[in-house]
Amino acid sequence: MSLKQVHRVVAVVAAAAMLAACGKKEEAAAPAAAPATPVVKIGHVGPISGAIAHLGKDNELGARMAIDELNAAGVTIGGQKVTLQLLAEDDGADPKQGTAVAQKLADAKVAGVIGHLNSGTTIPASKIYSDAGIPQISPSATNPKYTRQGYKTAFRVVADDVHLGSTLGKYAVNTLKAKTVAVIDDRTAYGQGVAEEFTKAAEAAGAKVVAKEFTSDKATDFNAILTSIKGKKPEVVFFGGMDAVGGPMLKQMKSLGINAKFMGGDGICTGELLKLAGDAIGNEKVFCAEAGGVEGEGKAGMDKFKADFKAKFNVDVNLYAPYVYDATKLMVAAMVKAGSSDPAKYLPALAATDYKGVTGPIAFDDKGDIKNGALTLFTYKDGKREQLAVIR
Ligand code: ABU
Repeated sequence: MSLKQVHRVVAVVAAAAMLAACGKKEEAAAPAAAPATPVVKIGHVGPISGAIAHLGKDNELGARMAIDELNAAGVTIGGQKVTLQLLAEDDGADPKQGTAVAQKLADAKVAGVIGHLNSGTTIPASKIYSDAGIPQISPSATNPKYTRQGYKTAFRVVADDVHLGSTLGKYAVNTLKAKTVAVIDDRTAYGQGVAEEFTKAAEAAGAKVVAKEFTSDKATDFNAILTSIKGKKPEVVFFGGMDAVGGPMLKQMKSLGINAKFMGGDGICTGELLKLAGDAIGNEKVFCAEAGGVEGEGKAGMDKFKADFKAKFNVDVNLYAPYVYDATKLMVAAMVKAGSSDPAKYLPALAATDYKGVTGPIAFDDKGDIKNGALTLFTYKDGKREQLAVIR
């Protein structure tokens, strides 16, 4: 007989003895099982496979950290203790896979979704979540269209590509003093959008766009477009795309002897770019912007988050893990405040959130965008990503 069976026999005998002592004739009932804690399911989606899996994993770990902390501290919603369960899905940065996993999460009746990472997956998935009434917070998709479709369920905790592209365009001209720029994009919703905003701002500030080229988010050979660009002698090359393409592109620029500064949005502004570009990263050659940021008193909280993240997962934050962490915690805070994890009931509390996170204060405007969102300019110097300025 197993130890468990022995315990059960002892419990039944004890219960029977107790009933006998009370003079009752009923048979002893089996000991009542403890009531199960209700589970609240929260979805997370990012590319866990493919060229930017390192960024998808970074995001997913941010969600994991928030859920683990919340469960350890205990979460009570509407007077009832609950267990949070993370349903993590992989969209491979592919729009079709993105809508498939969005439908899977809707069918699983998640209370909310954190994601997706890419604009190209977040935008089509947002219709599925909106139709199902499921609140969605993207921690990293920056294409403005996401929050401009009129969906009450769509929220974003970072600045958008209008803010990113226009700031970088002005920086290229006013600070880097570029008079000529070349622009390349990867034909994704994000890459094209941020490149267009950069172009508008750089031209408005007085620069001439001497070349416009495009590639794809899966390309590895840029020889033809870079050779064409080299002939136009731009002072800045702007790339709208992700680090997995930007890194090899930088290497090929170096091989071709293109000495222009290299700029990009948040998609290239990662820790991983150092590995992907190798020594082509240079010193103050690459300039980029993260679509958020903290300064002053907020820096200590962010530094602590990064140290805790490293201690827990043995990897450094790559880019948007802190934003995912905040998005997850503020979604749960809205459920607690509303006293319900029913999306229809906690959605108004989410829309009215006034949350102080490790990434700074988060409140949403009437479109679901972060109010007064920051962005942070970075360069790469001495083998490190170095902060230049936080801009609002
Ligand atoms: N914001 C850069 C990466 C994600 C995206 O918007 O596609």
